[in-house]
Amino acid sequence: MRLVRFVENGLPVLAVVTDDDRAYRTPFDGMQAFMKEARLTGLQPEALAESFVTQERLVGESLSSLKLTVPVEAPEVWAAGVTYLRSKEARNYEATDGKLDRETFYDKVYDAPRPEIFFKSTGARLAEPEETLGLRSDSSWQVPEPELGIVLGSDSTVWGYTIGNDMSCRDIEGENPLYLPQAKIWRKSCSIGPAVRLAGTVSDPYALEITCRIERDGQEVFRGSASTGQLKRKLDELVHYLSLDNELYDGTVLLTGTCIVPPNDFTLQEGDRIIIGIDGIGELANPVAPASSLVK
Ligand code: DO4
Ligand code: MG
Repeated sequence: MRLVRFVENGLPVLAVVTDDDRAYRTPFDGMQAFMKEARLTGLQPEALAESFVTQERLVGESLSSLKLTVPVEAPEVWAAGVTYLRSKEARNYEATDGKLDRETFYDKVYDAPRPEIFFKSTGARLAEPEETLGLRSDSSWQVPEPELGIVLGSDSTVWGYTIGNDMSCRDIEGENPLYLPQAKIWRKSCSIGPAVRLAGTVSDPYALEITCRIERDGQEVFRGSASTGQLKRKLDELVHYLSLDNELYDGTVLLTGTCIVPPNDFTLQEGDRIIIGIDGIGELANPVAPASSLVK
């Protein structure tokens, strides 16, 4: 059972999507209203979602023809880093100019009790499915980071899972870790979607396959896959550190780190198309273009 938001007559509508890809409209414009209703009625999120699966609420158009927007208007998106061995290796490569000749703070954080957690995006900055992501003009080494995203309530409960793309500039981060916010945040450097899978319908969040494909001029130039089973930390642990003495808002998204890294000589180019898939959630696809071309 998934939730999506589609745009109809210029307005967002939250819909429940069943495993046969049929969409059923809810009376809500977003996930926060859905959360409030579940609390008011005392219904489990899955039961509330199920209550909208009726013939009268069936959306006529197929899921693929709906104009999907972000499935949750996340007030904030946070991200954990170096949560997979593959990410630690890639970060070490950047930080040592490819020499891998010394221990780094990435080695330390990988093993430390406290995970790396950083601020990634506000809701207004997010890109929706199919929206163009930006490329920084001052980086020549840019990659997507395909990640499982946890959708949280203000009390830190896990409502569901989505897909996130934590776009990154490997050269800027490798030059100096203090540049991390610049390596991670610029115009349209994060997308989420296309759906939120309700937590109660995920039997094992540590057994999800994540895939990433990058297409260029109609050809596939990168393909990678990983499993959330390779995650070094527990999801609860990441949520715990994010929430510690911190205020969370309904719909906050926590990205859980990447385990898919394109080869070291790969960088994204204008016109590339990134497609990230996670079992049971769907595929999040975004083209890329210079960030400067995306000024509204
Ligand atoms: O340490 C920097 C960030 C790493 C990251 O974003 C990741 O591992 O996904
Ligand atoms: Mg990341």
